[in-house]
Amino acid sequence: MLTGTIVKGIGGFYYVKTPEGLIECRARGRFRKEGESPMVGDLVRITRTAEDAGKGSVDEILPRKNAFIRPPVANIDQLVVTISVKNPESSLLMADQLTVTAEAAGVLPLICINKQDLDEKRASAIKEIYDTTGYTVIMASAKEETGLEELKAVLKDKITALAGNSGVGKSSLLNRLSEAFSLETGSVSDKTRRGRHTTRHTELLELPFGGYVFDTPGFSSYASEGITAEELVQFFPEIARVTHPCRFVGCAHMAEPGCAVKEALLEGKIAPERYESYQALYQALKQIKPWEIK
Ligand SMILES: Nc1nc2c(ncn2[C@@H]2O[C@H](COP(=O)(O)OP(=O)(O)OP(=O)(O)O)[C@@H](O)[C@H]2O)c(=O)[nH]1
Ligand SMILES: [Mg+2]
Ligand SMILES: [Zn+2]
Repeated sequence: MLTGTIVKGIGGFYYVKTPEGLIECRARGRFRKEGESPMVGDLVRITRTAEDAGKGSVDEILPRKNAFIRPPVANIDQLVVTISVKNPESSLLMADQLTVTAEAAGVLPLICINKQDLDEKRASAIKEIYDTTGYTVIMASAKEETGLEELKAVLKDKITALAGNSGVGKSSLLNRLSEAFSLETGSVSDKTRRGRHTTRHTELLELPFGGYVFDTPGFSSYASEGITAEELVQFFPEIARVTHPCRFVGCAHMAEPGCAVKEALLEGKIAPERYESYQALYQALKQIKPWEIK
């Protein structure tokens, strides 16, 4: 039996990287019966078929450190939330869903603001918003090759997933990190200013300077992944930090009198955009609706 990591999954085939090379595997039928399916990033035990050493089957998924629905990845150390300044202008609400999803799984989120070349001012304004969170914020341009050294420094020796809506430049950024990467990149529609969902499958890539990175498909909505409205504040670190003196125990920080969040907003400790995201997500969770943002 051989152990390896799933680096890609397409049409029912899983590509497993093992010490003995890349092996194309099918999942055993029992996974389907048990409602479990292998994910990219999974550490798995496989058996090779007798006829072809390059083929085999996934027998067992080893325990996961974490797993996400969107992006569909398992066993990550950190999540780089990729935002584009323009073409398409990223929804910050969607970016905040991603930081919350990461936080809820105990995974560190980082922010990468791409396409800095298109609007330097807007890039700085977005950086200012995320500086209030305490997360690492990197400004980059895949086009002009800026911010790449910073990006490499945070990716080194870690297992990271890049996530963000379609067209923000996830694949373009990754292509700049290694000569060996030749990920397909797409255009942004002139009409809708949206990306075209160029990356269709999650792929795990080995970085030449140490570490691994997942390129993931961009989505237009994200699942809330089992968070309750009451828990939400824990996943906004800059809001959680200031709520201690709220007048009411169990303050939801929505519009209650004596809420400490209001003051922190006035003092600039919380960015209004992040607070708007908090409010929108809180309301969505209260209605027990899936988060759906266009
Ligand atoms: N001006 C500018 N364009 C960029 C930059 N980065 C990427 N692009 C362009 O943005 C478009 C989309 O880039 P992709 O790398 O395919 O975006 P993606 O996030 O991988 O998109 P999906 O795979 O669809 O999720 C391409 O036309 C890129 O050339 C940048 O820093 N500046
Ligand atoms: Mg892509
Ligand atoms: Zn409060």
